[in-house]
Order: sequence, then structure tokens, then C-alpha cells
Amino acid sequence: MDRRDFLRNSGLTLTGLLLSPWAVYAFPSREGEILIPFLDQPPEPPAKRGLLDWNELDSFITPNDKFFNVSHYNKPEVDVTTWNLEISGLVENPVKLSIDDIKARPKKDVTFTLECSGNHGFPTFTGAIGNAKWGGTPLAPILKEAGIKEEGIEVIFFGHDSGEEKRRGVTMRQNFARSMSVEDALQDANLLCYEMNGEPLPQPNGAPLRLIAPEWYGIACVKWLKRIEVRDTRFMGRFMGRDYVTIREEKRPDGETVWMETSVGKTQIKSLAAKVTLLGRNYRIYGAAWGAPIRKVEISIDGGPWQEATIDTEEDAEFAWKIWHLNWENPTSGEHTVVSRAIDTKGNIQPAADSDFIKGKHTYWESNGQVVRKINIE
Ligand SMILES: Nc1nc2c(c(=O)[nH]1)N[C@H]1C(S)=C(S)[C@@H](COP(=O)(O)O)O[C@H]1N2
Ligand SMILES: [Mo]
Repeated sequence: MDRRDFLRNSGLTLTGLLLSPWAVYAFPSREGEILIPFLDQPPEPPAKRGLLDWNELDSFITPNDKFFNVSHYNKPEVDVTTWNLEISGLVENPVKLSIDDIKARPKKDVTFTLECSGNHGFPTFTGAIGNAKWGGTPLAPILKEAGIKEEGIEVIFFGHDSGEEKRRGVTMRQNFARSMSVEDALQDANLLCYEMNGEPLPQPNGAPLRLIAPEWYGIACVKWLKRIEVRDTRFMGRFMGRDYVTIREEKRPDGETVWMETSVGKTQIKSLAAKVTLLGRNYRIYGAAWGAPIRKVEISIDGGPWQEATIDTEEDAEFAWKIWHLNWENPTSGEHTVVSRAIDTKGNIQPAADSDFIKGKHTYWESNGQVVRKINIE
């Protein structure tokens, strides 16, 4: 038995072991099982578009070379020897930090599932999600040392990438930028990140430094950081106030309909049935759940009663997806539907696709509804 066989037989993943000698990430694969793909596959192979192929989900950690990328402008090559991070605006002590300054600060890792808020489901744009162990230094102490002035209410994160924008007859070149309130920016979990799965942060993922904001959709995790600026007004740039804006039709208890436009923000509870496999005569459904602290995951087959799935990741990774599975006993031959729903520690349930919450949402961002998948069993 070589090392690979041993790992397979023991149910451990090679990636997990190689990436983190101190922790073993189990994935509940069964040696020799074969994939029965869902019928609702994306029209183009996801890997071709750099997206996660749910059919291939077999590790808790998404390897760097399989991690999706979203970049709205260019993908700048930043010269790290001259690069620095500017902290400016309404702060007592503006600073410029080199990469060495940042690496000299206390190091922290966070395993966080980063999902693009545009990841809206089968069969269209799916797989804009990955789970990595991000390494860096906490943001809050740096902001506190800079000393946010009392009138500062907004923290803007600027990237090195830029593009031409046209608004109200004005043509301008803008850098990618996203903001947070001072309170949100000071959350303990936020990292200035220079490492991904134990390797230097890859260039497409924002080298030399990006923001990792666990609890937020991918859009908040600004790559190729250039400047962090504190201001006394709300920021309304393209990616805060135009793109990545959710339009929702909300019904008030008194019957009035209110159309809300909100900037994409924190992650929302979500799960997906990723794949079905067969070993001998035993079918198993695998999937993931994320976006909130997950308490349990339930599966309904052909619209039947909700059955609780087994959650397989054991380590205490607050911001990481949970991998789950359910053995599917004796499915009849023919077409079936499989749908999962996640329930968080406060009892909130992932909304159904036909709920008012999802039906009232007229834009594709923040699509956290239940995804009904179709499968044919021979
Ligand atoms: N500077 C910069 N940061 C960015 C973006 C960008 O275009 N420019 N895209 C955002 C979006 S929409 C997402 S989903 C994530 C994707 O991160 P990844 O490319 O590492 O997967 O980065 C975010 N940070
Ligand atoms: Mo995104």
C-alpha cells in the first residue's frame, strides 16, 4: 500500500494532510465509489471557467490551483519590494507599512469559505466558492494604532486594480474599492492576509496583501490592497452602490410593498447537495453548508420528510463550510429530486426557492435559497 492508498483507505485526504500537518481534515469518501452526476450540470465544465466543480468535491480545503477567481478590472502584478499599505484619512497617525512590517506583526490563521455573492446556482453561475486557510495579521490593532478620529465612520479599502467608469457624463479612472463601517472593520476576525493554505498568497487571489473578512461575501475581501482610508461620509462607489446591490420586493405586515436596494453585505445561510455516489448498491449524497454557524443540515428526497444529514468536519472552524453526507437507502430507478436546507445555531432555516424572501429578490446576488437538484437512478 503506498501513501496515497493508505490515505484513501483511512478516509483522509492527501491535500488535507499536506496542507496542515497539525490537523487532519477528513472527507467521508468511500474507496471505489462512483459518481452519479446530477442532471442539472452547468452548460460549460466549471473547471474551464476556473470555478469549483461540485462533482469533484472531495476535500475540506480547496487547493489553491482550484480556487475560483473574480476580478472586475485587471489583475495587477504588484512589485512587493516597492509596495506598501497606506493607512490614511481620518487617523491620528497615518502610516505606510511594508510587507515586512506586516509580516513582523502577530500571525493569525482563519479557515474561511469565500463565496462570491453572485454564485447563484444551477445550471448557470455556480462554483464561485472555495474554502481556504488564510494567514495574515489582524486588521483591528493596525487601525487602533493608526487612531481613528472621532468623526471617522467609514473605512474604505482600495485595491491596485483600476478601470474606467462613466457616471452622469463623467468619465473617470477608479481603483476597485469597498467600504465597511468603522465598527465592522474593527471586528476581530478581519485579517490582512498574505498566505493561503500555507503558501504565499497567489497573485490572482490578491498578492501581496488582501483583506479577508470572514462573515462577508467575497466582494468585501479586497485584493491587491493599496490603501485603507477612514472618512466621515458613507462611500458609494460602484461596488458598494451600483453593482453588488440587491433589489428586493418586501411585503410589510400592513400589505404595503417596499422595494429595497441594499449593498451586498454579510454571508447568508446556505447549503447545497453537491454530488451522489454509488458503492456496490449503496448510494450516498454529499454536500456542504456555510454562510452562518451551522447547527444541522436536512435533506428532502422527492419532496418527502426532512432527514438529518451527518456533518463530517469536526474541527472548530467557525467560518468554514461544513461537509455533510446522507446515505440514500434503496432509491427506486427513475428521476428523483434532492434538496438540502441548512439550519443555524439560532434556528434560522435556509429559505426555500419559492419563499417570499427569495421570490421577492429580483437581482441574482445573495442567492441563498434551497437548490433542488435532479438525478436519474438506473
Ligand atoms: N481588488 C479587487 N478585490 C476583489 C475583487 C476585484 O475585482 N478587485 N473582486 C471581489 C470579488 S467580487 C470576489 S467574489 C472575491 C474573489 O476572490 P478570489 O479571486 O480570491 O476568489 O474578490 C473580491 N475582491
Ligand atoms: Mo464576487
